[in-house]
Amino acid sequence: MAADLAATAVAHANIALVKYWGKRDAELVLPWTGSLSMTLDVFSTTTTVDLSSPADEDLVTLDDVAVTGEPRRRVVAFLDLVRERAGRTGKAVVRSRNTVPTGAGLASSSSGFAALALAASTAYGLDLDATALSRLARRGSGSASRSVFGGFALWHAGHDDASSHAEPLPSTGFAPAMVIAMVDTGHKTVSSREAMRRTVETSPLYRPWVDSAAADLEEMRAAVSRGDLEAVGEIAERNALGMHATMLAARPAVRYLSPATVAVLDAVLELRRAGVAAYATMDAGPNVKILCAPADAERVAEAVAPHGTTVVAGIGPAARLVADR
Ligand code: 2P0
Repeated sequence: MAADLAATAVAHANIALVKYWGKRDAELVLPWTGSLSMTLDVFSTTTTVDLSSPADEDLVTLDDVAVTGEPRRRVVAFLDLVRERAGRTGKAVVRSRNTVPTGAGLASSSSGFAALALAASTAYGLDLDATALSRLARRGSGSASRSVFGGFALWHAGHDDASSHAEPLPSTGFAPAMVIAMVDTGHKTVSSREAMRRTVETSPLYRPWVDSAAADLEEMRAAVSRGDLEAVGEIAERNALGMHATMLAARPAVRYLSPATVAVLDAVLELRRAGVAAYATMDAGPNVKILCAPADAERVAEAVAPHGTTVVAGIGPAARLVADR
């Protein structure tokens, strides 16, 4: 198939309700555990991969600023993988725009590498189905394997490149809200990649967390399929707190949670005492995502507003190609 000269893709960030934390194969990005996420209708990345002006090296921009250093190295390594599969050598101009704060634990790499996987594979002429696209996105960033899909997605840990990919859960109409409490959108000081490596290698709590994750995943899958918000929320909250416990026990410790995070967690507990079904989850940063019924989202947002800026999200769509910018 002849390749297009350029392709543009949009992908949305996803938030894991059962987390991915730790690789057993860093090169292939194979995780120790399966994970399950909700794709959001906010926080997207739009990426164009343009092959029309051949250059000596790949040019990568994010929000019109040249990307350099390790982030650029990761994009170029990903493009090399796509080129190798496509049997192509031409360099690319990659232009990305984020509506998600980058590197703040708000899942920017999930939307970023899902959009890049779709745009790059299309521009270089690979015709991938959704499973193959999820496997490819995984090589860029593990969580991106899930942003290929909308709604709820389950990433099977698998045991090799072929078996480690996400799949969408059947839609049941279950559509909770997620209130995102942004207490700090600064760039994290320890990358999630480094934090997970340190946790796997040094945390005495890591193995017990892995052992408990399989049950969390199965219980979560069942709770999502029956639309049980309370169960989904309880499993998500305990799984996230457990993940943070593993990194707090790493040597040296990784602590993403800040005083403002804890203040939001207190507000969530207070809401539950008042009868509101609200449950918290946190990723590799201090920001908190609160799962609740859409009808309660405004009340939840008001309750946590003293601690940060809030965004109310719902269920979002799969990654897709759009007309070139
Ligand atoms: C997740 N996180 O499941 C977990 C929970 C953060 C906490 O996936 O090294 O950027 O690129 O595979 O996907 C963040 O890590 O890591 C992440 P890499 P990624 O969403």
